[in-house]
Amino acid sequence: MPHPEPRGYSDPMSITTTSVLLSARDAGVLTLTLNRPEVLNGLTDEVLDAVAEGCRDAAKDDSVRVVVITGAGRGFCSGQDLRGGITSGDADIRGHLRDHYVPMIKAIRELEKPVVASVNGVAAGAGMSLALAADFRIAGESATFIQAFVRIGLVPDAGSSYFLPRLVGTARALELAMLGETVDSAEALRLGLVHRVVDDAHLAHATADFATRLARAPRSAGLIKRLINQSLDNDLDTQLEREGEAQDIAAHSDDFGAGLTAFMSKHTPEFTGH
Ligand code: LHQ
Repeated sequence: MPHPEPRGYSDPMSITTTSVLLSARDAGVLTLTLNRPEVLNGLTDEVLDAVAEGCRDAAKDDSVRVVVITGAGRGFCSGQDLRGGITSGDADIRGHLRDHYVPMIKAIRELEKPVVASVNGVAAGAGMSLALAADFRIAGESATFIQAFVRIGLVPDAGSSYFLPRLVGTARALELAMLGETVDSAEALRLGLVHRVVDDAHLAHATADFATRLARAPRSAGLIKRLINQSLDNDLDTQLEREGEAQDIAAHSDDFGAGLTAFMSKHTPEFTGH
């Protein structure tokens, strides 16, 4: 099953589509495609704000069960658009991060639905941060990952310094961030940076397959995302409390009812995400 062609939306709960961010919906899966292929999908404020808005819209839209983020052309995302007026000694780089990068990263993390990065090419700098903020990364064979910040004298931002040590450990995180070397897809898989590597030609199909499976998950999937994301910042007592709170919500969901009924009658449950 190939990815649907990205297209605009005119339905009542419309999801942001701009020329720099395409959106397409298919069977509960919302695909957001970064669309500046001529610069390997370098990030501008417009792109960052559109991704954030797309995720916030997805949170409110019951018909969206999974969000996929990918890139048009041969790149996934080359990070900050370096031709967009960023200069050395930029007075308000901190404000720029706070106003545009932070909302995007938080919108992805706070969305209580799975987010899949379908990494179709290079993910560099904040483009790598974007991939790391997703819950799952499926990479095409030609995908590469570069902590490019150090190559231009900057530090990891947009969450890379948070996600990277959690995914690969501090020793590897330091190496990747300080050397800024290119990590190919096989190495990314070995390091645990990505969940799957597939032939480039099969990336769209493999992503659709994976996302469609996630789209059938119960309401508890979003709560699982919440719990796992909280866990490394909490001690055991706190986390046991958080589990109790989340289980209380899950146990009151329609999907738990459906799951129990299906178990008793020896059928496969059909979850609605409620
Ligand atoms: C680009 C870019 C790009 C513009 C390729 N911008 N045009 C920083 C500052 C401020 C605030 C917030 O946070 C950040 C965080 C960051 O993200 S810092 C890191 C920014 N990104 C980079 O440093 C990566 C820059 N790009 C590269 O190193 C290479 O392009 C990579 C390794 C990504 C890909 O290399 P190639 O496959 O050899 O492609 P290419 O270099 O030929 O790029 C193709 C075109 O895209 C080219 O334009 P041209 O007109 O010559 O065809 C590039 O200039 C353009 N491009 N990245 N970030």
